Amino acid sequence: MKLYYSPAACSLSPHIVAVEAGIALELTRVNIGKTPHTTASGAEFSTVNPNGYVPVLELDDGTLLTEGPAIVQYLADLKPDSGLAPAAGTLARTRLQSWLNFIATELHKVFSPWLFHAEYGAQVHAIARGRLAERLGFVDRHLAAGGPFLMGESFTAADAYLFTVVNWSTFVDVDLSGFANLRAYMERVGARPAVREAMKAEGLKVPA
Ligand SMILES: N[C@@H](CCC(=O)N[C@@H](CS)C(=O)NCC(=O)O)C(=O)O
Repeated sequence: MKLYYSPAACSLSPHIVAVEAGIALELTRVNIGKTPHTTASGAEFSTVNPNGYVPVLELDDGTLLTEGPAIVQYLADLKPDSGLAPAAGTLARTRLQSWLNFIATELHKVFSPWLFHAEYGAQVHAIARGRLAERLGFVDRHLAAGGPFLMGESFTAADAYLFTVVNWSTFVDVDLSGFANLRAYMERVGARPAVREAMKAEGLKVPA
C-alpha cells in the first residue's frame, strides 16, 4: 500500500495508524506548497486526487482511498486486534467516528486553511483562534475526566488524528499554555515509539 503524504500534514495521522498497526506503507511525498501540487516523481497530484489534497491511500490493486477519517478506519480494520478502532456496529465505534468527525470539522478545518495563510488577515485569524481555544478547552476537559486517551484507556485512530492536528499549534502559534491536560497528552502521544517512527520517516523533529 502506498500513502501519499506531505510532512506533518493531516496525512501523518494514517501514517501513525499504519505504524501502530504494523502495516508496511510505501511513502510518496507530495509537494502541496507549490501549484500545481506534484509528487516526488514530478507527476501532477491531481491525477491521483482531483481535490489535490493528501492523504491518499493507494491499495495494492490500485484502488485509491481519500479522506483521512475514512483511511484511518480502513487501516485500523485491517488489524482489529490492534485496538485502533472498535468493531464496526458497536457504540464504541460510533464514539470513535464522533471524535474523528469532531477533529476533522472543529479542529482540522479551523486550523487549516485559515491559520496557515497570512492573506486571510487579522480578523479571520482572530475568529479562528477564538474558535480553536473553545474547542481545545473542551478536549482538555474531556482528557481530564476520561483520559489518558480520547476513548479512555487505549490509544485509537482518533488519537493519531488529534495529535497530528494539535501538533500544528507550534507552526501557527496557537497557545496551549492554558490546556495542561492537552499538553500532557501531546507529550504522552509524542513519546509513543510508533508516533516517533512515523514522524522521523517524514523528516520531522521528534519531541525530546
Ligand atoms: N477532507 C480532507 C482534507 C485533507 C486536507 O486538508 N489536506 C491538506 C493537508 S492537511 C492538503 O493536502 N492541502 C493541500 C490543498 O488542499 O491543496 C481529509 O480529511 O482528508
